[in-house]
Amino acid sequence: MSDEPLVISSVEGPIAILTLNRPQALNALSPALIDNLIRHLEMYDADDLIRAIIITGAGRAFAAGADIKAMANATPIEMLTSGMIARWARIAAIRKPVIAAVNGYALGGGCELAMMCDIILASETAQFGQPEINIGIIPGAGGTQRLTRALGPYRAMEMVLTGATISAHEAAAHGLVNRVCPPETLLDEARRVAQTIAAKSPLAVQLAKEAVRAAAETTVREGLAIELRNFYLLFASEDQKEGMRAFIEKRAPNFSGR
Ligand code: CO8
Repeated sequence: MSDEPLVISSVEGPIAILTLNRPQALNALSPALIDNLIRHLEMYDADDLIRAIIITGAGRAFAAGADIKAMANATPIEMLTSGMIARWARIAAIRKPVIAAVNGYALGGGCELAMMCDIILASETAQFGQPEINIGIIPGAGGTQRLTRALGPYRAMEMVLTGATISAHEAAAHGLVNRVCPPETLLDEARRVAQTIAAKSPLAVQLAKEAVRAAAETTVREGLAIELRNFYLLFASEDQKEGMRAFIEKRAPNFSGR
């Protein structure tokens, strides 16, 4: 086994960048890699100095899926008791904004990981797909649901049933990714978006993320209730007072996160 960390983490001011680092296996998401990723995500989620997190991959993949070799002989009970599936829910539960900078293959669990992020930027070399059908299974970390919400039922159904992949440009045209960048500018674009978000009130960002997420995960009625609760709640923050005062005084706001 190599001594290289499975996830390389670096901090640039208010931004944490996490790089999936098993390039020889196209960043296949082994249980150890996922555990490592979750440990970093939860650490930065709890760190007041970090305002946005970027996930990308080393080499020519974002992630080519869950590690098939680690799953090949698993029983359903082992899948359940190992916490393999429960782990993924912890990624989707991160409260800070997470940007996927998809640099190559995002397949199976790799596509599902990207879809658990809040913004997806893709390099021209990225490919998205849910090819589980090719190995006798189906997506298990949200692919059937999140891909369907992103692409609509017919495109998602075709991808899930045929295992076909789509290019970054097709993904962008159909709403799965925010935009496509040349490979050499992908991370800078992710940094730019992260910096923009990092300059806002972190409280407003967190509550906005929760409300937008609710649109995909609850009914409209529940989502509207969450939106309204969060909207009212922000009037209890110093950041709301500062933001509105700064607007009136024609100056930039200085958000404290309180
Ligand atoms: N798992 C394990 N190893 C992998 C994976 C993977 N998903 N993908 C690639 N690798 C390994 C290859 O075995 C190979 O290793 P080695 O050099 O030791 O033979 C190395 O990465 C390089 O891969 P290739 O030689 O295959 O590279 P190519 O450029 O020829 O092909 C592909 C690239 C097309 C991406 C090809 O590697 C491929 O098809 N990979 C598998 C894609 C796939 O099926 N993904 C879905 C996996 S299942 C899944 O994600 C279910 C998620 C459920 C999560 C919830 C439950 C926990």
